[in-house]
Amino acid sequence: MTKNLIKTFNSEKIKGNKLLAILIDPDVFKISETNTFLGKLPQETTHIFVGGSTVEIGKTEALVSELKKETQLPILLFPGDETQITDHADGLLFLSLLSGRNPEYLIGQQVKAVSKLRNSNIEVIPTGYILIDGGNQSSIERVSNTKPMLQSEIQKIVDTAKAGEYLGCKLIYLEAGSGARILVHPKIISAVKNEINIPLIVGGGIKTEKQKQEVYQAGADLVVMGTAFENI
Ligand code: 1GP
Repeated sequence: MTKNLIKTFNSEKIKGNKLLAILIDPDVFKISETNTFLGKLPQETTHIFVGGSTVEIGKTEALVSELKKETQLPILLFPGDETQITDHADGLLFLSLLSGRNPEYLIGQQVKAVSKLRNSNIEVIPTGYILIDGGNQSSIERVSNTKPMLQSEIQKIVDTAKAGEYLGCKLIYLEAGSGARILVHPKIISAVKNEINIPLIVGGGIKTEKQKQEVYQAGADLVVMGTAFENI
């Protein structure tokens, strides 16, 4: 039951339509409040992302199953590790942490995921994941044991994103980390946008409408917001 998610990302990018994903962390989300939560999401929400740096086994599948009952929005897994993979979701951001040099998050977790994916209908979307310094230590930095790229290293970030595209990634995700104090700078977003020909996702620390619009204007095709919706 594939929704051809990457096709939609590409066609919306071409049309210049901006996308909004709300990120839910199964470890903190109350499943009993799913319906109320969905009712409060902004009208312009186009996707739900589900994932967290560390999530108790079974919680992701339970949440995704509940979400599937309550919404037509596509549900994409945004997993911190392979234990969060469930084929109840529509798609999987098959992340490789290109900013880091820890083989476990570049290819190790991906190999471990294969046994869960080979007989599944979930749409697997290769995604180059680039962690950028958001001014405070992110849980991704802690869990992956990698350093974020500095905001001043614009050319290196651009080259990393382009290398991801050359490797076959269908999406690039610039991540400042959940709850980042400093957003990915618009200059970085624009520079990456100008270099790559695939859709660009940006997330981490985006809370207000103004910030969201600035990130779109800089060149993001899809904005991810998590923390801002945690207590709505
Ligand atoms: C984190 O990019 C996402 O992986 C979202 O971050 O929780 O700060 O919105 P926030």
